Parts: sequence; structure tokens; C-alpha cells
Amino acid sequence: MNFEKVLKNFKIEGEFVSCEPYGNGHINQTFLAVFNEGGKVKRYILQKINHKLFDPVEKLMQNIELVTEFNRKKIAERGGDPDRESLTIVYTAEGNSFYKMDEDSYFRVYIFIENTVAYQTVQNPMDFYYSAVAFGNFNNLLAEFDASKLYEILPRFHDTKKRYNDFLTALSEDKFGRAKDCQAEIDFIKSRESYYGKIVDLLASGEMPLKVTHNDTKLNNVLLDDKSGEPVAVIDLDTIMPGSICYDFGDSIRFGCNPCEEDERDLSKVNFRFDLYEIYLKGFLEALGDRISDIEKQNLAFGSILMTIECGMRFLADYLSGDTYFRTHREGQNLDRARTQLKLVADMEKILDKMNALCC
Ligand code: ADP
Ligand code: GN1
Ligand code: MG
Repeated sequence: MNFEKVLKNFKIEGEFVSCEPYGNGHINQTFLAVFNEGGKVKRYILQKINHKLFDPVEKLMQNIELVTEFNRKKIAERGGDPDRESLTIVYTAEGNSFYKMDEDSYFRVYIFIENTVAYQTVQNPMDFYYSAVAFGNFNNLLAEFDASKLYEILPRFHDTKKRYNDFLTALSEDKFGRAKDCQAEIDFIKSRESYYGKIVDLLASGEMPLKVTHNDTKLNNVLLDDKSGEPVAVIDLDTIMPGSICYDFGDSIRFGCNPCEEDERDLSKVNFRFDLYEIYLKGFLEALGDRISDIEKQNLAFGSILMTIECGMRFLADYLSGDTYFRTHREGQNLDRARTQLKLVADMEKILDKMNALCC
């Protein structure tokens, strides 16, 4: 790819130096672009947007513009620094928030937020605590955002009943004859069917409030200060949509309470970290204050199980379908990812009462 040519379309000063793959996202392609501006190094994040998923890209970017504008205003009102605490979109010369090179290539650019770090696994429990504070505060900010302005770019994203039906379809098609390699995992998912409607049904009945949520609250979607460790910015805003706070909480737990990488093959190392659960819960509840209802609190622990098994069935469905959704770098990677998730579910099920006791 000719990155220099792509980047020329954006309002960036200085000379192009380099552009390399960056980060660990499974959906978009992320690159770190470096420019020399009068002797000073300026860095940017360039992303090739997965336009087949995020369709239409115009609406995706409209959501991100609305949310970042709203957040930047709020951050400034609080005396914060919007350029550091929020994503900053770099516009094209024509003033667009993305650049369409051809039918298959859509790009966007953000200013790189310097002196921060995004972790793949928890290194220090305080990092996880601060990520909880960051996501809890982000939920607070979104609570004031007018949901009707948002376009639901991935409808029914965390509708676990729908995810389960998609999984069953992938299984019945078994396009690559892979189901025989993962019968235990298939049985595990099938035997927990009673879980899948719990939160969607509470939302549908109005018993649980529908909020605007981030929906992809992995630890690597928050930037922490590389010296103090304190939260700086919540990033990766593609999935901001109506949802439940239990989704945001649960997805953070799914990712952060795993001491290993998401695709660890040695499952003896994948042991759910209750100590980290406790720390995350503390930070999240502190940040939310009274902006969380009893029914939401009562479902935080279950939501962690649900988000983890949902992700497990999504990885497994993708394995069965030939790895077309989550990017893979080796054979069997989506199956390995599914297995880590199911191991974490089994661990959490054993201590659900203990997890619940912390917040109810
Ligand atoms: P994906 O959707 O592929 O997960 P992200 O938007 O999360 O992409 O970006 C991938 C990684 O790039 C992040 O985990 C983070 O390390 C880094 N990153 C993204 N945006 C910024 C930014 N504005 N400043 C600094 N780092 C960033
Ligand atoms: C994807 O894009 P990324 O890597 O932040 C996925 C999430 C999954 C996650 C699993 C839009 O997130 O839903 O939980 O992988 N994002 C989308 O790691 O499907
Ligand atoms: Mg990300």
C-alpha cells in the first residue's frame, strides 16, 4: 500500500517519514504514521476501515464525529485537555472525516496521543483499576448524549440470542468440516442456552435501562499515561451504540481478568483472576456513583459470563465459517481464542456467588 499517497489526502503538515502496522485490532487495520514537521516528530494513527462491516462508512464516521465533539466539549468544560483526553479526527483537504480511495479502501486518521500506553494484558492491577475508572467515566459522559442522534451501525451487536443463532447456522453449515475438531466447545455453548436471552429480555421489557455504551471495552481500547498510569482517553469508538452497562463491564472483565493473551494455547495458564475482578468492579462503581441501578449491579457478574461466552461463540462461529470476520495470523487461532473464552466462563461459573456478593 502506498501510505504516503493515502496520507497526502489529509490535512497533515510536514514530510512523510514512515508508516508501519500498529496495535492488535481484529477488525480494522491500524498503522502508525510518522511525519517530520520542521524538525519535530509528529505521529498519527492511520486506519483502513473495515467498510464491509461498518456500512455505510459515512454513518460510522458521523457517529464518531458526534461523540468526539460532544466529549471534547464536556472535557473542556471540566478544565481537561480535549486533545489529550479524546480522539482528534484529522480531516481530509476537502473537510471529510475519512478518505475513500476506491470502492474497497476507506481510511481515517487520528492524532496520536503521545506519552500513553495501551496494554494487551494487565501488567499491574492499578492499570486495570484506572481502565475501569476510564470506562466508567466514559459511560457517565455518554449518559448525557442524545442516543437518537446515533446510527446503529452494527444492529443487535450484543444480542446474545442472535449471536447464538448465528453460531448455530455456522455449525449447521460447517463449511470446512471443522465441527469435528471442537465438539466439546460446541456442547459447552449449547448447554448454556438459558443464558443468552437474559439481558436482551431485561432491556426489551424495560426492567434494565437501555443506555449509550461503548460495547468494545477491551483494556487495549483505553490509553493510560505512561508515567503515572492514570487514565487518559477511551478510544476505538466504532461500536458506540445503545446497549447495557453490563455489556461494557462484562467485556472489560472478559479481556482483563484473563492473565494470558486472548489466543493462549496452554489453557492451564488461563485462570480467571478474581483479584482483578474485584479491582475493576471497585473502579467502575466509584466512577459511576449513583448512575447505576440495582438491576444493573445485580447483573454485572452475570454480564461478565455472558460477554465472555458470547465472544467465545463468535470466535467459534468464525472458525467454523473459515475465519472471515476476526483477522487471524495462524491456523486454528479463532478456535484457540474460543477456548480461552470458554475456560474463563467455566472459572467464573464456579465463583459466581462470590462475584455477585461484591456488588449486591
Ligand atoms: P481496532 O479497532 O483495530 O482495535 P483501535 O482504534 O483500537 O483499532 O487502535 C488499535 C491500537 O492503536 C490501540 O489499541 C492503541 O494502542 C493504538 N491507538 C489507536 N488510536 C490511538 C491514538 N489516537 N493515540 C495513540 N494510540 C492509539
Ligand atoms: C473485536 O476491533 P477489536 O479488535 O477492538 C470485536 C469485538 C470483540 C473483540 C475480541 C466490531 O474488537 O466485538 O469483542 O474483537 N469488534 C467488532 O477481541 O466486532
Ligand atoms: Mg481496539
